[in-house]
Amino acid sequence: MANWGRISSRTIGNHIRKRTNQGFIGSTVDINPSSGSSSALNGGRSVSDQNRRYLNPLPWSRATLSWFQRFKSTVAAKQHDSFLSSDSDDDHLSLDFPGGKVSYTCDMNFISESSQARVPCYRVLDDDGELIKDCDFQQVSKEVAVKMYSKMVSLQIMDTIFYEAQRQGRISFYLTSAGEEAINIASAAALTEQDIILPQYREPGVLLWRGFTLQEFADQCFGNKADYGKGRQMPIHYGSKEHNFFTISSPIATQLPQAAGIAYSLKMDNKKACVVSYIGDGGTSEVSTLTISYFICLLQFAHGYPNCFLQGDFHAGLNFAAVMEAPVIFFCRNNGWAISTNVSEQFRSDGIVVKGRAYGIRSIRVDGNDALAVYTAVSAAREMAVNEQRPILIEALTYRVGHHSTSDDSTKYRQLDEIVYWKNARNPVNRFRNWVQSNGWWSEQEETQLRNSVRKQLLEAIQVAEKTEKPPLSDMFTDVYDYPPPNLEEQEKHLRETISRHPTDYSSDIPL
Ligand SMILES: Cc1ncc(C[n+]2csc(CCOP(=O)(O)OP(=O)(O)O)c2C)c(N)n1
Ligand SMILES: [Mg+2]
Repeated sequence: MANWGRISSRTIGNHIRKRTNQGFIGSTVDINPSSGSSSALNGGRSVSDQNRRYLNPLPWSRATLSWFQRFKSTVAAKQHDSFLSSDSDDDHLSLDFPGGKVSYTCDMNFISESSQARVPCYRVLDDDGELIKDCDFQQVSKEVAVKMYSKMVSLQIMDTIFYEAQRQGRISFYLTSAGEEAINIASAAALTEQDIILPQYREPGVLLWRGFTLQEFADQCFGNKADYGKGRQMPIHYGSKEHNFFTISSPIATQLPQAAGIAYSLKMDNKKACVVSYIGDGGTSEVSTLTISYFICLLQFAHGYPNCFLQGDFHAGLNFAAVMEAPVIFFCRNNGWAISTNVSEQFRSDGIVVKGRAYGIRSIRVDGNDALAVYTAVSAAREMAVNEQRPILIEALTYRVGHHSTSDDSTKYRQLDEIVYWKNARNPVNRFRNWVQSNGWWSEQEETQLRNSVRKQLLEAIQVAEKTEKPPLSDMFTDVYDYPPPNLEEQEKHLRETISRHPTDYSSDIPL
């Protein structure tokens, strides 16, 4: 297993601070090239030529630049926040208040909306997959590294083939994880099987890592009898009791308060495990700016279901977890987009990482396209969550390379060269492969063998899944109540009557 002797988890806060003062962040990515020579990241000190290369890896095309400029909606304040840190022991000059002493001041200062320096982004590998000198990271063995790379490739192939299957009309829907393979696999690799996963929907790689088979993925997408959800959900709504992976549910962010609750139950049972809940950037701003959900809520309210009024679950989840000191990792994939809504239209803060502090949660920003950085950050976060019984927030900066789903055409709202840039220059799979290969752990021949074998296995799995019988119609009405209530019985009767009146309008392969 990997060698992790570097950071005693309690001191990680100090550790990060210490490294920052030494210019550690000079080796991280300033994702905002217009911040010039990186002064935003290194407090105005000059950076070495080598680090400058990391900070400004490419000449920017206009479209790409405009995308980065949208990140500039994080407005840096002109005023300094130094007054925040002043404290006094003199009782006349301070107010004793729950949480500690609050010093008085005669200066009327509003806290600035955002600090001048953006929170740096932790990374270990540069864009070419070379280890950055003097970077702290958790070493991984050859065995783990090769498994991580193989699973990243399997995920890519799964995405390509299922996407094609949807285009051929064989499955009704699909959604790829393209561009987020490192987040999927490296975060899963850093956890144990006992850790409980509450996913959003763009994390099938976690299940893949845990041993969910290609056949199981195919059975779910084809909604056949072998699907654990009995064909009642859309494709990609995977779930596995065996792998401690809660079934994906479409309403975004609902998994966060649940994650806090499950983590609290782990705490009460003295379990040496944590909960990991994934969320997208859109999940963090759900309801407040995602107007569609606002209308869903209004609709639900109008129909007399105020209990469905799901609002701001990100905030409820984080606050609960912080107050209850629950062992949960909130892993936010900030991929720049919530369908067609750019992050600048979702929030004005410096991304998601800064929100952790508002709730009293230790947080880190990490390069989501650097598998080693994600692995290291999640390992450290897990150690802190389990040993110190506390929540941790991780914001991984990445990019959704594919369309939101097969129901979307992202070229309608974003520039093609922005997509191409992330797909090629910042590709997480190629980057990790370069590192694995540079260790002498991978060859061209193994690459060809792996790709052929996964492709073959998946095509076979799809053939089997397609031929497997569908679940019977009666399954639609089971598993919620011990005894079906009259309204459900009535609905089943009505459905059967409709099918018998219009048999050609219904699939003939569903046993009645
Ligand atoms: C509560 C709720 N509101 C709105 C939607 C519609 N919806 C589905 S996916 C999505 C975008 C989510 O974006 P993000 O969380 O960033 O995840 P990504 O797709 O980028 O991985 C929205 C708004 C929903 N499913 N649930
Ligand atoms: Mg997103």
